Amino acid sequence: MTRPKPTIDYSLYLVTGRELLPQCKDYFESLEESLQGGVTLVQIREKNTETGEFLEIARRSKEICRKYNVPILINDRIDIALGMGADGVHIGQTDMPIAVARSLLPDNAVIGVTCNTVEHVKQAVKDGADYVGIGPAWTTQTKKLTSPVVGVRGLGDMLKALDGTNVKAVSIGGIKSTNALHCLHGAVSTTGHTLDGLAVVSDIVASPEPKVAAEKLATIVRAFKSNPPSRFSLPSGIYSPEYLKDRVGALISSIREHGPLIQQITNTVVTTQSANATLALGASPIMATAPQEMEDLSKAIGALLANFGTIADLDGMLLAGRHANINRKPIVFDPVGVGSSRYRRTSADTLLNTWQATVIKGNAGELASLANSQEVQSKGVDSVGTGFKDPVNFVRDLARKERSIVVLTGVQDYVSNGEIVVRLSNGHPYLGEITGSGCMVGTCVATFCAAGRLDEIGSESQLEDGKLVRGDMLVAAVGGVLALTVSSEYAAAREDVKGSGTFLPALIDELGKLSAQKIGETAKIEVFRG
Ligand code: 3NM
Ligand code: MG
Repeated sequence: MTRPKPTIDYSLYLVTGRELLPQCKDYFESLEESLQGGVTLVQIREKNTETGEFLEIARRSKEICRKYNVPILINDRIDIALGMGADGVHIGQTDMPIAVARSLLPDNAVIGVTCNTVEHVKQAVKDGADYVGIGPAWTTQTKKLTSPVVGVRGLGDMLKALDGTNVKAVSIGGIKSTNALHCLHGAVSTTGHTLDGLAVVSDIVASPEPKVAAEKLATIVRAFKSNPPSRFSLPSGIYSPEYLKDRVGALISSIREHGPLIQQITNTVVTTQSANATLALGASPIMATAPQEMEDLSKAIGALLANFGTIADLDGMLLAGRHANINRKPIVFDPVGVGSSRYRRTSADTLLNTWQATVIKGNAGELASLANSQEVQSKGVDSVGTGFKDPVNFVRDLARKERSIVVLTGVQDYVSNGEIVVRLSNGHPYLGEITGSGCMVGTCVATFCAAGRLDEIGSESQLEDGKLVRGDMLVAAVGGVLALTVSSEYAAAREDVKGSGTFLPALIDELGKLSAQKIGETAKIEVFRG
């Protein structure tokens, strides 16, 4: 008679690494403390240990795991697993094939496989794996990597290959309590397939307080899983033009009431006018770029804008975004001119692989370049031609792929959360005749994101809800775009505006006079559903 497979909770999967223990920390003590902290599955990984010692370590580890009702797997060594009665094994791409492992192990053995590509995942499914360990999500010091870093953005396609199967997935490689939520949030397929858990070595094992380290991680995974992101983590079905106008109006009041601090790492062409636009809306700009101050600032700000128009501050942007994610502040990414040089292209990838953007904003050429689409070309920072044939589907797909709100600017602006698409048709030709109007859209969006987040924060404890950013960022992005485009219409209509030179100060004036009423009367909004 075959026993059923143990039910496994993959939420927090500890992979051991004795060589990483802090000095004076006993391995078994560390293991037990990590179980007390909430580890739900253990893999014993010993790469350079003699068989006899490995067996003894695995035996004693199993006794400890049993006390906490946590299953135990053995890395690679079927003989050890059999010898001490493990619940299963974890095998790598160059280890014994699954079929052979299966034939040697009891029927109810759990078998997991390391997968570094979509092809690996498909093969593991065919071969009957119970779970896959996918990654590396980030680079790691723990193991000499033999395949390139997949990155959080690469995990979605691997998860998609599990659609319709019962195969579970954990991600591995450089996962820490500081990036765990980013990993969970970002590792989602375009079909909505999410991770079952996170596999961690050093963040737990190298900690002098493994219980605390495990607790932090377990809390994040639990919060994420108990409040699963609606398909794309944002509410849907409630949007109508009237609803959006109401909400945007409320955000205008909220900005003026709270005056959030908006950190902007932006380009030298537009710094002053962006700061003035922020002030006009009722918020406070801080145009800080030094990497050394990002951690402190991230605690105080309401939102971060990362605009790489003159791209001198990549290190600052990397750090600012990491800390913004850690502190769950919205990040608006404006990849100005990303199609115009290889350096910008790789920088955009580096940034998006390091932190999770809340909103990505660009013109058709920029977003085409980000999406690897040949449909629209750029010339410097400007987009060439008339744009996408099907902008509605383009922005929806990019939003799904990047797990963020996408804003496509142009004569008409499109905003999507991956579910619905909002088309906005305000604006004035003068916006195309001054520099930095696109950059100011980014500033306005960041300002509205800060207000949108504030709107939903009641108490600090609510921050434990497993969302990377609270608040409806689709509404915020719509608000930011409308703020600038509606204001541009009022500015252009003024008698004292004679051309683009007099238009810019008038635009700042009108941002200052923007009201819910003006949005209600002027905003041109259409909503498309998927
Ligand atoms: N496998 P840490 S990365 C054991 O990519 C292992 O297949 C990996 O350690 C893979 O959590 C890795 O300390 C080590 O970064 C992960
Ligand atoms: Mg191996």
